Amino acid sequence: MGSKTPQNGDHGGHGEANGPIEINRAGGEPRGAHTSRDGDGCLGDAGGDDDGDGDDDDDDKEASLATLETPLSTEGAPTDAPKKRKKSKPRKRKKNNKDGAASSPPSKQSSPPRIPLSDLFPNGDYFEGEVQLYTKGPRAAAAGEARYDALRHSHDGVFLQNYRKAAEVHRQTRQWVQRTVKPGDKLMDIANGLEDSVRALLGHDGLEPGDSLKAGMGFPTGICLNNQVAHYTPNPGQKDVVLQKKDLMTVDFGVHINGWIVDSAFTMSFDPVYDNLLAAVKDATNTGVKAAGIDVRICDVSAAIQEAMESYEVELGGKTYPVKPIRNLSAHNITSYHIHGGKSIPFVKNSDTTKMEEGEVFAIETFGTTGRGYIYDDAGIYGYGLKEDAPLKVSLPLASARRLHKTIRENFGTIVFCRRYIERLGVDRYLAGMNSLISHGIVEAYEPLCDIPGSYSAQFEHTLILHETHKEILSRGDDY
Ligand SMILES: [Co+2]
Repeated sequence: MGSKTPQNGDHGGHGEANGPIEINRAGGEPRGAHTSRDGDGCLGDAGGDDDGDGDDDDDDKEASLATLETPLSTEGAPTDAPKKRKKSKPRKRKKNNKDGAASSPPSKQSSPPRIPLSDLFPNGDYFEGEVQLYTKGPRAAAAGEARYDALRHSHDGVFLQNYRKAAEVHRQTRQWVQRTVKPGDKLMDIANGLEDSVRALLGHDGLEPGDSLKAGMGFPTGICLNNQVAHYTPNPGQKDVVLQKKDLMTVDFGVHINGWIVDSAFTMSFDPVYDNLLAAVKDATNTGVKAAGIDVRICDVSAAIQEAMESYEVELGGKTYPVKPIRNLSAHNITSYHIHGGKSIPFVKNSDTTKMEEGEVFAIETFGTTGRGYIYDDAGIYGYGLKEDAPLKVSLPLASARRLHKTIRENFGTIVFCRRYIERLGVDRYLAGMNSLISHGIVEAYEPLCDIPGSYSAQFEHTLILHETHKEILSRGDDY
């Protein structure tokens, strides 16, 4: 989930076959995945988000997937390399985690995914994310010894196993989306299918009071098309939006266990014309992931992201566009039940010398666009969130507002939610109550965010944790 960059107030004016399938962590390329094939093979909230081959693959789009440990199909692979306006220097890459899922025996998951992960991983040994050693800073020397130990960081083993489980739920769900979503599908069905999968894999349907606070969606599933940049989700009662072959679609969803959210996003297309845009954003996100580390300053991560993003251009309809980072969105840290923990990492140069710290969790995401690089609030509603400083007891004139307040506290707490999530609890006629909660300063509403009409934007995002001696990219998969 993207976050508007806090200090920036400028809004610019304004289904496939049934039956069991292999868990495809190392298998064929998902439909539409050609768009994510680039020289990097990596990823990256409102406020403003490596591979392991050790080579310089900036100019070789085939190289990114070569970092994986098992062969990939080349179906849909583009034949031309991404165009770059300038060549960046070779970048050293760390070895991929060898204990990751790619080397583990495949498990059976259904399609659509419905088998709880507790059945597929009875011992609770979930896959470690990608390990990257720190590249600079005071921790680099210790990290170089590669003596990482999952228990030697600020969080305990149960915390980490839960976080890895949430990441596995994310991977299995998104890879099903990548395999099965096609033009003609309704965004509503995509969102519901994705969320049903997440809840089933977690073993929490979220229908009993408090259940979705234990584990569930981390925020409303974002499905943005074209110039929609972030924070669009289908709402009940709206006219159906149907995915078109020419659409560029970003999918941003969160999976949480005990309030700790895996926030990860990808972009899909069915037309190779967007390949360079996707390559740019994936590179920018992976560059941000690589730059992240203990004692690393936010401004340095931002600068690295900007340089990577702006080294690409994309040709659409005979016109060449520079890829621009979105200036008023940021990557962010994550804390318990808070998708935005207070630190923001913009995608453009800044002077924020705040440092990343050991034990912190970050969602490293970036957004790139062929538009202005500035987002503004679009019409409609994305979701709602309980305000941080909202009083527990408040006198509300409407009985419906009081009931809704209780429902929100019981089921979502400070987790951002949307209208679909309220309605599946059987709550109806809540809009007046919601407006009352908003006007009393208890609930905040979030709007969809877009760039200018006719532009295209893409997003990639990963969640990582800064361990003492290394970082773990929890949400890394063989897809991105
Ligand atoms: Co995010």
